[in-house]
Amino acid sequence: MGEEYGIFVGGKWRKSEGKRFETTNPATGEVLATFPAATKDDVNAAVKVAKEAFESWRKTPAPRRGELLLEAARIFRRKKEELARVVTTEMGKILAEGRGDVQEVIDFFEYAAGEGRRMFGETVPSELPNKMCLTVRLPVGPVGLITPWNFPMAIPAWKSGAALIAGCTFVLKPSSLTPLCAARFVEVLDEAGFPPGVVNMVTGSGSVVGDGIVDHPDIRAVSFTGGVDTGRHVYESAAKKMIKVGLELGGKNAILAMDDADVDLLIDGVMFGAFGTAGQRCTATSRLIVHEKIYDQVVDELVERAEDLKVGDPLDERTDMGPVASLDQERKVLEYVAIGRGEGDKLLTGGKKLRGGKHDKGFFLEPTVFAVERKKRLAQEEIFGPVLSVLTAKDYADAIAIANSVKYGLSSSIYTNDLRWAFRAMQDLEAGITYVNAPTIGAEVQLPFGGTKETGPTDTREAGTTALEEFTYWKTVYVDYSGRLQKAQIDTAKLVGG
Ligand code: TXE
Repeated sequence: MGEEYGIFVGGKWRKSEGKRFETTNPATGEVLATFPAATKDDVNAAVKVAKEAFESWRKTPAPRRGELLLEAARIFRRKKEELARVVTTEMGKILAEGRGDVQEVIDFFEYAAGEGRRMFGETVPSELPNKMCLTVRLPVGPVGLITPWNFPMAIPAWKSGAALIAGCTFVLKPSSLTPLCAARFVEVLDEAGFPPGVVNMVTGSGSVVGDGIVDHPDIRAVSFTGGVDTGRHVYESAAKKMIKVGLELGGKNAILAMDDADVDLLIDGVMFGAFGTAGQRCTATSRLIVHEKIYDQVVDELVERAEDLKVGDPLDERTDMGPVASLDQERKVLEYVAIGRGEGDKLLTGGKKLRGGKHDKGFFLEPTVFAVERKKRLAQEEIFGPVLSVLTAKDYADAIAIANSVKYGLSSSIYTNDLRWAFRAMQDLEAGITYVNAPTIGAEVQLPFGGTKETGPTDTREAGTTALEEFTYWKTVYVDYSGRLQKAQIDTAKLVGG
């Protein structure tokens, strides 16, 4: 049955009147824990304490806030193996990737902690004597963090690390597929010593808890990662309230392979990009656009490598790919396989659910490769599973046109040894991230992460120095120490040289 969790509000686990739901292991079907589908009252209680705690948290010196983040990073480091197993068991990514999820928490918390001693503003010269002008960042208030299941610790860490160092308190609503990861995450923050009310977590449905957070009058910004449709809804609600919103909504990321590409390097990258985390990374490589001169060679090698992948128990170190995260994910992927077949795409390998033995208990799918034409749905829509669509291009310009023909704009990549193509692609690809001679996945926390077009309509960026933008506003300060009323040029008739 697993442990029975409540909601984490005001530094304590509390009971909720809401019905309970189970979280399960997608590889075995085992129930791991139960959580409440929280009520509106629970959301209101969480926002209330987050608002109260904000008053003292915002005044806590940023370096002190950073020390707490650093302490949390230390605990994550100590518990890395144990927490990685929780990630793998609840979400299904292989253990090496579970460790990676926790490592991202550590990396980002360390990075954000340092930001507490920087958080630079500017000092700017005044037109007038004895007057000083400067800018400072201030926290917006209590914020809502709404997270998906694919990076069940890393994404809450990216969002909360930035919010906390900025001086915001938060209410986290994790995906109902991975509440246990979120609970373990919050427990570490509690152990690190964040004051009660600074860190809050409420589990439950999107319509009650998600909407409840976004619509609450005291929530001053929302950071959301998830699907485009949900993101659009959150965007609309945030716009009605006129609050800041950060959106990171999926992708249809492409690798472009030019005719001079190192094919071995390319295939290694494509395998990692397309089938890592069973294709369920926002930056997963879901399209491979190959120059027609090397198309046959690339496809042959790719199919061979895909058929060699070991799909199975994600806790077994020898496994290359675990299950997809849920029955819904499995259905969605199989539906896209059917769509591809229906539209006449050529299935090169895979396409089926794996059956027999331990596979029967989980959501295991074959690594799948389709040869697809550019306007087909498999070339345009996010599948979010182990399905790669391969397309052929005549030349560089054609490859770019295909790459940019989708509504998303998260990650992108080009494999070439020709500087002309590499440097042009950095400008021509409509995406928030471009890799050269590396796959579309593999973000580092000290750089901005996010996209353009429908991936990131608000153009906010997580991670990197830009992470603070979602949670702060700029205050401009003028200090006049002349002892008399001085007027800036706009308020005086005299113009310089006039
Ligand atoms: O996402 P949802 P799901 C894509 C991917 C995937 C699809 C669905 O294509 O197959 O989205 O995944 C909460 N107000 N990505 O169902 O529904 C929800 O409870 C506020 C890409 O997980 O968008 C969860 O906590 N919140 C993506 C979060 O939103 C609401 C990663 C995301 O859920 C809500 C994940 C509402 N009305 C999925 N309704 C990426 N970019 O990596 C739901 N939620």
